[in-house]
Amino acid sequence: MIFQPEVECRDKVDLRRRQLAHLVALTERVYKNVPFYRKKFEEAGVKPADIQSLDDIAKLPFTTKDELRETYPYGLLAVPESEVLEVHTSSGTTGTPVVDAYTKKDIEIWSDAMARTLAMAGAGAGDVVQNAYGYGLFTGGLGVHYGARRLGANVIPISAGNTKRQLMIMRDFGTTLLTCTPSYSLFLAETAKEEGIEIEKLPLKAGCFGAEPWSEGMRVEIEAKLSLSAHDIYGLTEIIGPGVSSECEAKNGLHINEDFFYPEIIDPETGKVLPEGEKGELVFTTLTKEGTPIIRYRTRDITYLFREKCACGRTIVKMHRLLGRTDDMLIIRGVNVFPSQIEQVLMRIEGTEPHYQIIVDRSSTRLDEAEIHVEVEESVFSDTTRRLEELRDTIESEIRSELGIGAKVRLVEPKTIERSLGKAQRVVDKRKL
Ligand code: DLL
Repeated sequence: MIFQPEVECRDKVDLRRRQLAHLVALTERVYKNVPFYRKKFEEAGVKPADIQSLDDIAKLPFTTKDELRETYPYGLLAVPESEVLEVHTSSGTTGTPVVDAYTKKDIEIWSDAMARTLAMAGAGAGDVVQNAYGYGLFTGGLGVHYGARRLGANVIPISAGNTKRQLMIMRDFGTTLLTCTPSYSLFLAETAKEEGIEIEKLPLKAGCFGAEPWSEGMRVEIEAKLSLSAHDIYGLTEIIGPGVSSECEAKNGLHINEDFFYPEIIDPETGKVLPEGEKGELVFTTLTKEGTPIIRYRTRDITYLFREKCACGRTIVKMHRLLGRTDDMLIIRGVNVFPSQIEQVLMRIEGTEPHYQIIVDRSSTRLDEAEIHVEVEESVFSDTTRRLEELRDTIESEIRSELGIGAKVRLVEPKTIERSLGKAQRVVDKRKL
């Protein structure tokens, strides 16, 4: 099913003409309304009038996550605050999160983009969408919600967690489309088995899974265990949330809503734009965004772009499912975590050494489990068991409150974590995706 064929199947010349008109308007808008961008443009020696073709986008400066944090909360706002209808922030960041502010038009666009996403998985009016992405500042919950509404589907805003209740609702309301992280879908399947619910006999027909990395192997498993068609969906708070790109029934790459989000692939070392088909860092410009528009945002996600005649009839460009990241960001149960955040917590707690390792695994229950090994000072290690337990509890609770993840902490003797000659190996990721 194609939600907006007039847009999703547009010819390339027409598309590029429209993208250019949006890009010109966008550069003028940010130059006029956002001092942060005016300064960046001036430093780069570029003016909105220099944008004569789409390729001229390479003249514009990149935007990085650190810059977004520095401008918290409203430094990138391009409209009066009174026009903001909703804000969301990125998950799992300490202190200063990244803010996405939406105007009425931005919410409309998000609804369209998400309706396209759900339609790609075959959803439409009459479907029952069980939305198990978290509602709140995280974009997953409300993003899917708006899309389902736009489609005219029945959306069950159950949010994340409470697995037994999820299964009860799924059975009693005849859920046809499930939206959650891929790892959670497998957890649901396993809990169903334990509860004696034959999930494969329920009316579920498709699922939209994203917000964390997963693989073809996991797709095969999810499709078999839940008896549904599993679609990869991608997005990020900085750009809009989910709705940036998603898989149609061909499941061969994710169609990017490039009428709203202009993609580029760059060499992460040199910043040079790479041709279609070459692997590199994904960069987005929010062509139509009003609230917090972004110019050439470096996502740190690695993939490549390709255009092909897709069996579904869409002509919009595709990206390969994500191949990795250029940084060390981990996603643990849907929460973005940087090892440096854990380090900051440890540095504050007396008795710990700055030597630690984060071991991430996917347990038999299919959920991510993080264990952090922390070296403690000699004097602490020879202390009473009680003192060690207290220290462990303090670290666990600080990590929970700062990062929003529950991690088990194991205190280890000084000098037991392997030292490295180069980059310290802070993360051991044992998850087989
Ligand atoms: O995760 C938005 C989202 C919600 C996407 C629901 C899909 C479904 P953030 O919390 O800002 O936003 O995290 C964005 O998550 O840069 C990727 O590294 C990663 N990510 C998102 N989708 C996928 C995916 C939401 N399908 C960051 N595959 C991104 C792999 C993904 N990684």
